[in-house]
Amino acid sequence: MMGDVKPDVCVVGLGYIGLPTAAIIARAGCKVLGLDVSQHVVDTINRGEIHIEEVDLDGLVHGVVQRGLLRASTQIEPADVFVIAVPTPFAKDGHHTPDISYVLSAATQVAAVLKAGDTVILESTSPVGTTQQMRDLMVGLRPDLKFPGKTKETPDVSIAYCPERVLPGRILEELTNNDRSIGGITPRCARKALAFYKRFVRGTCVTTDARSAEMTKLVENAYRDVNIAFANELSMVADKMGLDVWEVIRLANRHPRVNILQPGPGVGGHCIAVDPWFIVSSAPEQTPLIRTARNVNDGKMHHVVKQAASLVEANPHAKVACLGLAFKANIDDFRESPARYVAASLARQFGSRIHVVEPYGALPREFEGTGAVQIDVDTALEECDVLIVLVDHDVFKVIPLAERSGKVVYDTRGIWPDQPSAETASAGLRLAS
Ligand code: SAJ
Repeated sequence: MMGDVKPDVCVVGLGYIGLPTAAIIARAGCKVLGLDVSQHVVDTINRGEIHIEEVDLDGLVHGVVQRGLLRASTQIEPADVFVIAVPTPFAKDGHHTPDISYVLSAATQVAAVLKAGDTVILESTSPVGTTQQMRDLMVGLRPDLKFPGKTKETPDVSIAYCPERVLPGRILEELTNNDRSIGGITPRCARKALAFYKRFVRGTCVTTDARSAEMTKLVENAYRDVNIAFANELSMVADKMGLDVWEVIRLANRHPRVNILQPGPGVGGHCIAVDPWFIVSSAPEQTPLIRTARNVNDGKMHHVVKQAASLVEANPHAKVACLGLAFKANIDDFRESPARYVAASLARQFGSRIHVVEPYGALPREFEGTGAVQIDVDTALEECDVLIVLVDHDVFKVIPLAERSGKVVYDTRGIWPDQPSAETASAGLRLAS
């Protein structure tokens, strides 16, 4: 029983969510074993170092490893609480169906060391029903234990779903302060998981059932995707009509009940561009809006490639700088990044005319052999006549007008509202006069 005794915790998966979660639980004083399939990840963490970039994570991990509270391994060991934070990518069927095999394989490992009194919590974004599926798998593997929802007696173990909600770049802060939805297979399971989260979460923890909690996570990201799609659709309408979309959104947002998000080169990252499909795949006929939003946001990426390419073609002697590759501002994460897609497409089309500025990392592999090169922001401002803004990194935002004037600018993020527009410039295509 947990009581006041700090539980030993095992966090399965030491990625962008698992590692910060493991570190925060360790900071709360629990002994944490982090499990990962990669020996490199395990060795890095055991040296007190980290394999991902996240604000303040290095110091935190270093501290808890030094104090002996966090340890990593490729081999599972018994614990009191298991937190599963492994990826749930698309299956390779081309139909955007979720692949929960990593979750099931984590559950298989956990089942091997599970004992009466333990709690198993799934945090990975998962299609509705996954927590129950995980339970059913463990029932088969451990007939000696009584599982929630499968026995009339008091179950031996508790199983719950509790999705993370953190924003990359603010993970540690949001892990601690955001509210959490905790869905138990039974109310008793939810209460057990609640007692665990209260050890390190300052936000409000709300209990519900596992299926509702699974759906809540998907709904949150689909909500954001639909709203960004609205902004992106407006930007394409504005391009067609010769309007400045940023101006229109700024004005519309003065209405007390209107709050339009920002258009960009598309939606990236491994959450918002992925999770809405989990809802679509569970209810294909009931989700025309969610599906369309996904297609609009993906379509925006292709629209930006076309617009940028015509700008490059219209300035045949100009050197071109693509500003940014990350999927959003001020992070080093290039996964599913529309900026990366646009810059790589231009590199393939225009080769050595394309220069990439990305202070947060090196050129990914797809740029090899294209002739495109990476330069720093100062060189870009000195040497390039065409600037294509793909990411709203702070370092780009602060470039003063004096350093941009005279240049042809395609600002897909609206970071330079003071850039003078040419008479014929369409939304986003701001040409210095
Ligand atoms: N974006 C826009 N316009 C906007 C806002 C975002 O184009 O107005 C783009 C970003 O540039 C980026 C993409 O959308 O390419 C996603 O960025 P984001 O900041 O909206 O979200 P993520 O993917 O970093 O994190 C999301 C968050 N979910 C919600 O805000 C509902 C986060 O809270 C989740 O924990 C995370 O997904 C996750 O792991 O699911």
